[in-house]
Amino acid sequence: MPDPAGPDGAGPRTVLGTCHHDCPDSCGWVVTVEDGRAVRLRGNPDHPYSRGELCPKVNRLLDRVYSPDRVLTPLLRTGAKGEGRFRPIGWDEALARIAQEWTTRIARHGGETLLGFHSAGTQGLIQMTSLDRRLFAALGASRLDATICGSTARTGVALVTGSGLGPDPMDVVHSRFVVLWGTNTRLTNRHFWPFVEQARAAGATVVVIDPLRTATADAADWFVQPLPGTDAALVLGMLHVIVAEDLVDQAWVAAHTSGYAELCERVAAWPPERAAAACGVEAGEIAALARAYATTRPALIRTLIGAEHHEHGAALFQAMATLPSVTGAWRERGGGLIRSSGSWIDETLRELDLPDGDGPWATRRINMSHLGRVLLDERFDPPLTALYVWNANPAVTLPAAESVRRGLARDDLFTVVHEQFLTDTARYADVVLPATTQLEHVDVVPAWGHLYLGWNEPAVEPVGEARSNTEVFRNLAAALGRTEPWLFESDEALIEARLDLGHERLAGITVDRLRREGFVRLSVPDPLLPFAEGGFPTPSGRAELWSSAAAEAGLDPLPGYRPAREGPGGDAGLHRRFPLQLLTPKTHPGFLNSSYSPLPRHAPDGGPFVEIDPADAAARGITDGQPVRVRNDRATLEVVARLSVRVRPGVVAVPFGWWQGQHPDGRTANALANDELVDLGGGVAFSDTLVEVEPLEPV
Ligand SMILES: Nc1nc2c(c(=O)[nH]1)N[C@H]1C(S)=C(S)[C@@H](COP(=O)(O)OP(=O)(O)OC[C@H]3O[C@@H](n4cnc5c(=O)[nH]c(N)nc54)[C@H](O)[C@@H]3O)O[C@H]1N2
Ligand SMILES: Nc1nc2c(c(=O)[nH]1)N[C@H]1C(S)=C(S)[C@@H](COP(=O)(O)OP(=O)(O)OC[C@H]3O[C@@H](n4cnc5c(=O)[nH]c(N)nc54)[C@H](O)[C@@H]3O)O[C@H]1N2
Ligand code: SF4
Ligand SMILES: [Mo]
Repeated sequence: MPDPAGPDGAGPRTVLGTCHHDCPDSCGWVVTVEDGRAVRLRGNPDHPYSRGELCPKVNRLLDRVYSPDRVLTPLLRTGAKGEGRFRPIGWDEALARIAQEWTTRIARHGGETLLGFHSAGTQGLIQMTSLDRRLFAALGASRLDATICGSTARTGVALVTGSGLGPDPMDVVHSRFVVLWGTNTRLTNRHFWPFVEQARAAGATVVVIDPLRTATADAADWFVQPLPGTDAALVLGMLHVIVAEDLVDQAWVAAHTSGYAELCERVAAWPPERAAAACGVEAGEIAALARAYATTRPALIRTLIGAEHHEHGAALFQAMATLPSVTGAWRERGGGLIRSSGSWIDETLRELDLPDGDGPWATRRINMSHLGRVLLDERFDPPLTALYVWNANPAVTLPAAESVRRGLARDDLFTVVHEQFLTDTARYADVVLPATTQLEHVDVVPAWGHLYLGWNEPAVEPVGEARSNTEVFRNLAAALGRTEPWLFESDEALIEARLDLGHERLAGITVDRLRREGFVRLSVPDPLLPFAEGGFPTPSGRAELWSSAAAEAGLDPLPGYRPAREGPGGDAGLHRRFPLQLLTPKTHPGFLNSSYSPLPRHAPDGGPFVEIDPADAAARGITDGQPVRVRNDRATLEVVARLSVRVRPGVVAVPFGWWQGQHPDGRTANALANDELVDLGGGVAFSDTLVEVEPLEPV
């Protein structure tokens, strides 16, 4: 156990913290501090889930903290928007300017002219979102639907199970059939992999279902490669076999589900041959997968969010959640379906809007993925004329990124970006504010890949003039002349306000204990088998194979498959013009979304590329390493071609995360990506994107 106090306060001391990244692993770390500077950052060996390991990007986090490119003072724009020319100004001047601009714009258009835009640059309890909600609610600002990640997967699973709850991820060690479904575990959830390996050593079969042959697929026992967005058809084919061959746990189904008869009728129409035609997996393989899944116990489906970014993303997760409900896999330790274990903590947290008695915050909502559309919509009333961005880099991470860029370039828009680096988004700001890193502020991190709450003790003083998110919201409230005490609560008070410490899942957990121990397991049973005896939090209390929630939302109540407009079997006219489907996945171990691509020791050599199947390349006269143009009606993108067997014919992939300056023509993968919202849950269909690829010049 490291000594958080240090030997008599002299010499190096160690401080316990938790990784803040938007990553399921929320690893525990130990920072060594010498003369006020962090000199070493290592995994906390005592952390039961991350067990002393971090990852390639965070092993080098100190590069980021002490990077010469960090923004260390407030900046005022001196060049054109997007150009990246700024001059340093003092905090007082920056805050006064923001307060003045907001006040004038709100007086003219009303509070809804202002939007606070955040993602999960840090997913800490108070630094992701806490005091911001109070300030923006008090100002009557527009509200953000921050639904680009996970909300659709959760909603889809909940159509069947009534909630996002599932078993303990660490219980995968008890599994004998592990399906990693639309998740690239070894890249995105890497500390889960050793537990998968442990299961395999004990005899488990590991299956990966992914349209791309990922590093995780390479390490699997069985790789199933459907066409993107067609998994619901694959599930229907599997269910057909499971029902036809009576691999159903009839007693469990009778006791704990509803709608089984309707489901049987539906899947009768989906023999594997029909499913195969839709999803591109051979009928024999679908049947074999169905049999293996239904007869090997315990069987666990592990998924995250990769498959939700499709037009029918919620329906896809609804179908997936039907499988364990028919085989009764929920019964056993090591069985069932796990998506985000964050659902266990969600219900113990309070959102900090207006205090009781001040009424709800009930202004208009804006879906984050439509930021560009809204900024460019001349009829949007009242118009957005003030934007405050923190914890996010929307110019790179939102689909239809060229619209986002054009929207941010609007001269009448007053944009503030609170950032650690001069990101593509920050380059469009009128004022940039310097943000602290996780080493410089306090927080509690609620994991979504395990059941431990992590404490993050600040290890060093803020670098330069950086301030934390909560500190800046307090500063802004003061600059705006607000006096309500709830706009000025301290970080410690905010932590207490966010955590409903009276909740049974937080029994025995106090802020003092968290700080002392560094991480604490949620107070939930071990083993955690939420649905072994049914008890689903649906209207019927059963797993709803015929989903009343889906019916209520106007969707197909039964698992079903429909082609996406920009997916296999979709709009024929579009397919003729743009015959290839583009995926833009997380690809590099040194990246976390767009956060690390500008750091020299994080970015891989060679820059962005498009992976294309050799046959698709040959048909277009494209050779390996050749510059090509990837295009559709949204944008064109110049990259080099990589002939690759990771993609199947008809599918191409460009890695996500590079900034505009690193792309040869200044546009990123997301310039091409579809920004239509999906069926339910507020997600966006960026993986249903059609393109054509053509050679740019011979090598
Ligand atoms: N190194 C690294 N780790 C990360 C991140 C990062 O940027 N870099 N980002 C973090 C974040 S924000 C998140 S949300 C998680 C996400 O974690 P994951 O959900 O595991 O990651 P993704 O790469 O978004 O998607 C996983 C896989 O889904 C596949 N996929 C796409 N469409 C479909 C489909 O229709 N069906 C199926 N079966 N598969 C499909 C993609 O090919 C991809 O390989 O990762 C986190 N961890
Ligand atoms: N094409 C494509 N698009 C995608 C995805 C994909 O797989 N493909 N993945 C999607 C997913 S799952 C997600 S979650 C989103 C992620 O989208 P974003 O959250 O926008 O991702 P990041 O690029 O990591 O941007 C986070 C920013 O927050 C900043 N930051 C970190 N800590 C702090 C802090 O304490 N204070 C402040 N003020 N700033 C901080 C970082 O410097 C960084 O620039 O992208 C989505 N977009
Ligand atoms: S980014 Fe994820 S894997 Fe890396 S240290 Fe943070 S929580 Fe762990
Ligand atoms: Mo995400």
